Amino acid sequence: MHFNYLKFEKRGKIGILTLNRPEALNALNKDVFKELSCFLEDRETIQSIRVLVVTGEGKAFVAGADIKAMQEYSPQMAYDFSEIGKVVFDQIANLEIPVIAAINGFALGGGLELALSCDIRVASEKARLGLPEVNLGLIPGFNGTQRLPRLVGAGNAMYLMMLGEGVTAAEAYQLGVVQKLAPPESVLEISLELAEKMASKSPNALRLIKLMVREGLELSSEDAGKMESKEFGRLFKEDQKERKEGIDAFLEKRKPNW
Ligand code: CO8
Repeated sequence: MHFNYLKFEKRGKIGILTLNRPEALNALNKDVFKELSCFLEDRETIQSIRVLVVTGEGKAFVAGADIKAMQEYSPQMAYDFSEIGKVVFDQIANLEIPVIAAINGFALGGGLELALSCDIRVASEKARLGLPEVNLGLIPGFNGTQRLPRLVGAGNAMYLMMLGEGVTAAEAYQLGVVQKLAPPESVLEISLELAEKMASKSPNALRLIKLMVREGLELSSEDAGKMESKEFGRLFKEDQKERKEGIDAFLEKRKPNW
């Protein structure tokens, strides 16, 4: 598949997806979203990898939605653009494999919202992260007002959104936005190390962990607990080969072969 704004590379069981529009700091426009959606719908590629790492070309991860493109938007166009972004970011959040955002530089506005749709975030110590929409008379429009408080709590989310100044990677780490910091030259390498470790785990368990956490956040804790018990029970069905292999391997003192 040929892309103008994306690059994709496979390293063993890991896929590396690079946003590749460095002249505009990888800003998101409709064409970028179209390509992202095409990539995410390519089942053959997704099924051939166990973990996806998303990063940006050049000095930014993604510096937000394309501000130039938004200048002439009508209310309907703005609504549609917001919906397009949400659909694509939900595609990422709903992938059955873990997705790691390797934040190599600026992750601002829609760029941070993209990172928030990933499962974990590794950031360069030099990266700056934030939701600066308030400076443009805007609000986050790709579900950032919803994903961020679910990740870091309402107070921290309001702090980031209402000040709109952005924070250093170290502050983002303290707030819980970022799970791991890396020297600027090693962001991808450290993300790939984490990806390798995840790729050695049970793919079915990874899929279920993701599903339980994401769906559980939308349910009452009672219903979420019931959902977990149901899935836990289901893992002990006869046809659940990965559970059988995992427990057998432990008892036989060998590595599991998934
Ligand atoms: N959109 C379009 N172009 C951009 C963007 C952007 N978000 N960010 C940077 N660029 C372009 C610049 O215009 C510049 O292009 P040119 O060379 O043609 O002038 C090029 O990228 C390089 O940028 P700078 O020269 O500004 O680089 P600096 O290193 O000096 O500054 C910054 C880097 C601080 C990241 C700066 O570029 C900046 O502040 N960018 C904008 C950040 C921002 O406000 N992002 C939020 C955008 S709003 C948003 O994301 C809303 C999402 C919800 C949308 C809902 C749907 C309607």
